[in-house]
Amino acid sequence: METKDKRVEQKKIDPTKYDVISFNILNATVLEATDPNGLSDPYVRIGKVKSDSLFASRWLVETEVQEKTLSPTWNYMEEVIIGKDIDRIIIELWDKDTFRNDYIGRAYVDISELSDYKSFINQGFKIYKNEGDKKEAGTVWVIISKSATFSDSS
Ligand SMILES: [Ca+2]
Repeated sequence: METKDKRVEQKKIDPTKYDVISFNILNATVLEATDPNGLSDPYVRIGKVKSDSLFASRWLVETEVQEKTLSPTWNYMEEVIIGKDIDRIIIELWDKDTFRNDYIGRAYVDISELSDYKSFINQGFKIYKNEGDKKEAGTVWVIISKSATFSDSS
């Protein structure tokens, strides 16, 4: 996946309309293996979600695939620019396969509580295969923070 063109560069962005959000995808636990060998090849992607939708309107970041494990570690970090009108993101956990990747589950995160440049969310998010499931399919640990880029450059 090309991440280069999504990276935050030193350009003028209206800080009244946009935030720089930093996603640090640390690790995950897969509770139900999706491959016949009893393992998975997990990767995570994060997208923004409009408030009236269950699905991502755009994918923002995606990790590498960790092969043959139920406890992948990425320590993946990326900053993205997103509109202040976005108050929810989706975290999806997938298993990479040769032909068709297997969906493992997802979680929604309210990022409206990131009110200032020092606030952050540091949490193991339980992910669920289907809306309303009682048992989670796994956990993805992510630190989400509002970057100080704008306040530094202004
Ligand atoms: Ca696989």
